Amino acid sequence: ELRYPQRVNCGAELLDATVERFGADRPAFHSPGEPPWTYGELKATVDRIAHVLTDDLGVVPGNRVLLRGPTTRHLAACWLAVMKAGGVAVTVLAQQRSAELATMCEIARVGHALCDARVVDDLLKAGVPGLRIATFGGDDPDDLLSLAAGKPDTYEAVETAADDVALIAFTSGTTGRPKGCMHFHRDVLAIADTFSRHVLRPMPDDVFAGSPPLGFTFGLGGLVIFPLRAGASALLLEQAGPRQLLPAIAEHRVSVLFTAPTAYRAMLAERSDGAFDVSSLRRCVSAGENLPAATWEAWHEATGLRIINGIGATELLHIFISAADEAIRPGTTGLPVPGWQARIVDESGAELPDGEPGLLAVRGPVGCRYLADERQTTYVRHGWNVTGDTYVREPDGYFRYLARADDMIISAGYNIPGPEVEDALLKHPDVTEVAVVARPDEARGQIAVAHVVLRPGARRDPEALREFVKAELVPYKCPRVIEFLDALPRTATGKLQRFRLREPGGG
Ligand code: 3SK
Repeated sequence: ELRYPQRVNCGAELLDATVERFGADRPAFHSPGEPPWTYGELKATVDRIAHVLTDDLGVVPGNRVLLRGPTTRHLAACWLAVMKAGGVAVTVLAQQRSAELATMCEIARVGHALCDARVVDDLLKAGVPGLRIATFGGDDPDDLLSLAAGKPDTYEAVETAADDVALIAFTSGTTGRPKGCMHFHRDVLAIADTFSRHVLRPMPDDVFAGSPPLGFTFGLGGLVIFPLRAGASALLLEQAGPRQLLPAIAEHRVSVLFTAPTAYRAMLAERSDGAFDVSSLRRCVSAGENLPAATWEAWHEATGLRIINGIGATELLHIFISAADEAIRPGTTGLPVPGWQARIVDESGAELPDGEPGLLAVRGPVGCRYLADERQTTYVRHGWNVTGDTYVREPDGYFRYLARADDMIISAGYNIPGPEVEDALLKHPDVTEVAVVARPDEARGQIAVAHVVLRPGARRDPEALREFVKAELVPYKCPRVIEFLDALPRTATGKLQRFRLREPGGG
């Protein structure tokens, strides 16, 4: 069981305690084309910003501070400064637009914002009453960093309680009004001391990198919290698509990679000529959506690396089911991360036997706490967090993903898990992306429709793809309709927006 002192500040734990343990001269953050920031430089920058928050911007413990910008070390330093000053970081994505920002600021009662100058216009347009905005990274001579330059380079962290709120992270799922998820100082440490410590097992010489932005808890954990807790370093990339990741891995000798299945597939396509050196990688993490066995196998064959699959949620901050090394079973997500429990339940909350599909329910050191949102009672039932995913637990205890609860297609009385059909289609050499969703049908109630993205130059032949699926799966699972798209609709964090494919004309 994890135990933290009653008073603990996660910013001080991640930064000051790590400097004390490993020294100030080790690299903390790398940025392309710049010398790395050492832990000493990072700490001085964070502490100066914390002084600006307290002395100039009037932030007091408990104030909510919006953080917004592309993935840079200054954004990461702002997050750490808010933590040390006892503020509550409200993390959003650089791509979110003014209407979404206005809603999130209203829900979280945001009073202050630290924003990269390049994306401040949408925040200004959001017209949040009373919001004090400080920018960084622009040419304003009075910006946050200019103010910080005149401040002392040490700051005594506020003695927050372990269960003071540190972070409000928003989830909109793939649709609906966003929900703010509150997380405590101890939660931030708990994700490092469970998934990272026991599954990832980072070492101080590791260099982390990846595609999820810092406004998504997958990225905040993988690119800031986990490396700092381990005394390691992270490469922060503003552009982290597959095209940028591959050369960056080679150039910076990245050893721990965080990204999503789509990016692994895109990197495989990009790397098919063997042009990039990925020999520095020793850990590859995949989360954000289901990792099909075909993608795992293809990456393994091309690189020799075994992807660490995982399921996480903004509600629970990070990954709670996963497996590494020899414990990996391709096609499954893995086992509950040490410190977490998981089971499969029915709608009434009763536990189901192994082999029977049902709702995934988990509990552990972090729980869902929606900020003033009645959907709390749907997510937390009988003390368990019900994530909205349909899973099955195999007799060996491994958890296997079937679908999001609302991705199950029921056609003429048969259950067709959309992701299972997707896995089958992804084995076809011409298919690069696919989403299978339900379409209403008079005769069958619903039918399965596959939306397929082909590799450039491949022939659009729906019948050939249907035959291919029939050779892989029981024929009732074969999609009745196949539609071809140039790209699938995704959220800013890369999650597939199935609901858009279900809308009339959505294909
Ligand atoms: O939402 C997710 O899929 C996720 C995955 C890993 C870690 C954190 C999150 C929010």
